[in-house]
Amino acid sequence: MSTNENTPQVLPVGTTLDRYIMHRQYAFAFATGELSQLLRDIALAGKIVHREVNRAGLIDLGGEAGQQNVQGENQQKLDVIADVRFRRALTNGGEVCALISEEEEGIIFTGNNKGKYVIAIDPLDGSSNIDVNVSIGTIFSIYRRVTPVDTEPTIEDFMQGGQEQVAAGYILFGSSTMLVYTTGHSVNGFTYDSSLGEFILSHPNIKSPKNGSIYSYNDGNLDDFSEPIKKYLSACRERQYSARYIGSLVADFHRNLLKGGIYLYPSTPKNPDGKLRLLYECYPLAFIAGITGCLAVNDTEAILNIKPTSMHQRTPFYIGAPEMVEELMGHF
Ligand code: AFP
Repeated sequence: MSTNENTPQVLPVGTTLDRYIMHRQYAFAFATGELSQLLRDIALAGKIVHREVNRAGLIDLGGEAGQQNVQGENQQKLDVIADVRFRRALTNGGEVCALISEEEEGIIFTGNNKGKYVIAIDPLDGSSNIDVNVSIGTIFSIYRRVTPVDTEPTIEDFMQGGQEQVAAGYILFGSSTMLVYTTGHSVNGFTYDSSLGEFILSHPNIKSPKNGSIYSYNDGNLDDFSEPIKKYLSACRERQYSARYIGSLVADFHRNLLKGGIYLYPSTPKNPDGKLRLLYECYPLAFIAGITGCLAVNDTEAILNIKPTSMHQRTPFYIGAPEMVEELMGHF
């Protein structure tokens, strides 16, 4: 391990993602470049999905694809397209031996059994927002496989737990497209410049405010929340905090991360385990959260400490500025 591995980022705003990835790779004496290649593959798929999202209204890519995903939700055409794009880029890149995706029931084998990494991905989250031109996003989580290289990967590779992530990130398709990711040292945001076809470092070393005054949840579910959650939300209202809820986790999380806020998706009788998926929604954002100074918990423990038991498992999810999450936890 080189001495500068943990030093703060020194590259200036305006650095391209490629240059940034290369710079980080050189900071690790024994880095092989495989994770770097994988991150480039994700960025490439992100650019392609950016293109599809931006012309969705023009070429009839909105609307439902006429089938349901593993969660029993109607798939949008863009959901399916994003799933295919990421799968293809990660398969062609060669570093990933298997994926799990929100859109598929089982493990997706890439055939690259020499690949050292597996990925859990939600290719296009917040898909009910596609047709109305509202922000959506991709969320991903990367692990180093635990099964031997050159064998077929198994479920064990995905059941390592959130603490074992080697990298995680999201791509926000919003008023601009941004890739935010971490390999565990700092969280950095890159804004896509479509005229150059490059992600450019725009938000170096993101840190969350310690406190905030934004709270984000689906108010239509309020009557179904537990008393502690209701009490916390009523305290937010008494202080006249701003309620902001897009219904795209990536967008709600990103806004709260930069401005200071809390996102809540509690359990309800309809969704007794919550709605959000542990492996490809909650773990990656919790990993990013921890590095930026945010907290991410369910009703009983830190998200990263939850032991995974199945690929598509769900959990209640509270994530945001540390003092806000601590106050919420004080009500449990
Ligand atoms: P969709 O992808 O089905 O739109 O779900 C989005 C999501 O997983 C997350 O991004 C939102 O924050 C949350 O669900 C919204 O759920 P509600 O519509 O129940 O508020």
